[in-house]
Amino acid sequence: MPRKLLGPDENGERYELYCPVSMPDAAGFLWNRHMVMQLNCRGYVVAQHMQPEPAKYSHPPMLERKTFLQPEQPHFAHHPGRFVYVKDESSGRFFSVPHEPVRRPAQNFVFSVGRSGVRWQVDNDDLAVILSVSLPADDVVELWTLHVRNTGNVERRISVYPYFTIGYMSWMNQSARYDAGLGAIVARSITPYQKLEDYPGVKALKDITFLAHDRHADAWECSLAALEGEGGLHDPDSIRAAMLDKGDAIYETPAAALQYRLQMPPHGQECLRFLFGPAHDHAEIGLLRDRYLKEGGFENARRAYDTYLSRATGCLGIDTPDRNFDHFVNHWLGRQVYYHGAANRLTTDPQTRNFLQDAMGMIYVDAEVAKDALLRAFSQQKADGNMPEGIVLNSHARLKYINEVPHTDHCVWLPICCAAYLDETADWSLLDRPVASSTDRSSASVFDRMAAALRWLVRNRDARGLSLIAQGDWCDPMNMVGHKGHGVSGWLSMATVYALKLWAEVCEQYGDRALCSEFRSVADDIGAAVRRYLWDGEWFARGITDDGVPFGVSDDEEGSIYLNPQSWSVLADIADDRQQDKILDAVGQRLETRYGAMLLAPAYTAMREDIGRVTQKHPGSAENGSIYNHAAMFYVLALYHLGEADRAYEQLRRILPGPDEEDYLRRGQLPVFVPNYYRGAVHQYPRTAGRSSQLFHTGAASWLYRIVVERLFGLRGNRDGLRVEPQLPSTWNEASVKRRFRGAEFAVRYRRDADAERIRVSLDGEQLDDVVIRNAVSGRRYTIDVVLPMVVK
Ligand code: CEZ
Repeated sequence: MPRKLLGPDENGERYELYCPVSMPDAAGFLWNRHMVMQLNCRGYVVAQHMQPEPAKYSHPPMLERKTFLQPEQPHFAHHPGRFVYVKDESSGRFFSVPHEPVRRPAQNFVFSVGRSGVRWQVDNDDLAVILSVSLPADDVVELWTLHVRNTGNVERRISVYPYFTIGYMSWMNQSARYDAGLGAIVARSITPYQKLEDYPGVKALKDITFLAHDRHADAWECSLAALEGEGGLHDPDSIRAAMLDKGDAIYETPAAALQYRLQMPPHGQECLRFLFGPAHDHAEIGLLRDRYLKEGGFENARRAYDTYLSRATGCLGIDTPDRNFDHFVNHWLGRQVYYHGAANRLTTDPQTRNFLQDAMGMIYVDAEVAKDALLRAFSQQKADGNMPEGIVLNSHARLKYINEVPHTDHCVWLPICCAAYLDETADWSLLDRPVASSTDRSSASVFDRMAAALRWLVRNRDARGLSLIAQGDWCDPMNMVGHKGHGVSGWLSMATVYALKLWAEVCEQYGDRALCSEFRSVADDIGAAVRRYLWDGEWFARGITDDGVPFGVSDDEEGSIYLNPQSWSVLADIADDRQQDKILDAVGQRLETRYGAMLLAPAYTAMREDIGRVTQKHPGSAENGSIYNHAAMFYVLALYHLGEADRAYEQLRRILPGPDEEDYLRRGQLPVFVPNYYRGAVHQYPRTAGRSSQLFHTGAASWLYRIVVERLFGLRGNRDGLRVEPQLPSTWNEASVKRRFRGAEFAVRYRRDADAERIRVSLDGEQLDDVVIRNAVSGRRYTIDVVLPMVVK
């Protein structure tokens, strides 16, 4: 029987892919406080660190366009990566690990993605090679280990050549040479600049890329051209030769290649360690060498990194009939949420909505981080109550790129994030916390700042009572609907209703009845305006353009139905029963796919100048009709809101690739993160439908976490305690969960019972009158038994 394509280890903490060609872009990612790297199965790597703006230290061999992490990045022969050539000295034959650049098929190939490290095992020519990488918790440096074992019965003479790409560093100044004293290849460069005032900043940058070893190399090559010769990367002249040339690079494209000649008795093995990364100067390289290449350095780093990652455990562990789902929730989802919340997507000015939603996820992982994020966001609120486009994270940071474009939805995410925080922690004192403005001298409590933000949303409306969109809302590239000052967003109008109603409840509990009724009454007005102007008879429109044209309506040939307004009309209780039925039918027929629900359909094939940049994206990619997972999660939440437990779980489950092989091949992704999107436009472009963006930056992660905790397993906090209101799929007769909540540990067992007429909850064996666990004590353990009625179909 042919070996299977991929699978988890015993408990799902690692996923292993057994072929480098079927899912060539399959990747994992590692990060620490200062850097992130995405590693694919063939050895290509994209790595970025913060200084404080994102920077790279391993480049392609040409002038590079430097942007934030992008979806679907193509890989090519010279793409940055980490490779090892392995040559038999007698026959001269060689292969490379993991797969690139030689691409010689291996007898055995394993790409193994773990939570704290990535590893490849390649067996070829009676040699077993294991290449693995991890990161320290704090330094910007990659920790690499190369194991080689002679699996045959004869002695071997081989050469191994780690080749780590450095690439085109700078048009002003770049060079590389081997420094025997330092035990490293050191490539120097000067980040290009023109303005005199940029000099001090440039001077402080880490413009060196180095590859340091723990054992002296027999030879090296620092010039890419010399390494390749005429054979090119997949058959380099220098690897064919007996020895590397010990060459340097003098204003030539650098490369880092080392040669080790190894004499290997039968079953003998060798282990080599390397550091790869950026540095400011030689002293810094020396420091990193001392820290990591001395005895026990890697092991210490591993422990510290595990400790750092252990904070990503989250508040939930699950055991359900769906094992693959369990693996993801138990080992990977919290990790991704933690990455977003702790590393802020490796930017110094996260978009305000991203910053807040990422913080929302952190509520279940490390609520202090979420609280700090909320306070930081409020400190940057503008005098009129509106929020800035991005939250600057340090004094050097400024608002850039998309954060220079006015969007009108940022305030909506404040109450959403804050209410989730209150539910989880019951830390109502937050509302009284004074927050000083970082721009003027004002100070106001969180509660008052929230009121100002909501009132800004209320003011930001047109004469019809609908929310103005300016140059975008949740949808970044919807930049031409309202740039003349008239266009409105249907989605934002609904989200405003949702935010107002949500916060009205908080006001009520906080004892501010006046504000509560102010918000409720304006929410009703907006809801009425939405029903009046945006219901097209079949579903809700996405908005109305500057010229008064409703779009996202059944008369449109392209973009005739958008997912977000349907989901949020449900979430905000704007749609009446008849409308809800119509919406669910329409979404089911036009947007749901086997990969999740598409953001809009049919995807735009041509620019609509009254809608904007979103219509110029490739049909089925990103906001132009992909299965945009962030929005797909809003839809799942709406389904739970309607009590559609089975349909909700079905849609939720589609966010993960697999577990059947065909699905893996189509999506091309390992189930170790949820991606930003899967290609949509399933009818227009069936060949590419379902393909993963491979981008692990997405608001979907926090929403998925929240949905799993609070809706699927129904373990949601409120002011009184923990409310137990699960919505398990009808096919699950049993499940159990561990939930950490306000310092207490709950072991929750769910069981369906043919005799149960309604849900029954017992705490430590005693049946409760209702479904709320009150008075739980921090530090204690409890058992909750939940008996659920069978679902009659
Ligand atoms: O960016 C995301 C944003 O980070 O797009 C979402 C938005 O809600 C998030 O805040 C939907 O528009 O075209 C663009 O400018 C977009 O900004 C995209 O770059 C998009 C990326 O796919 C990154 O996730």
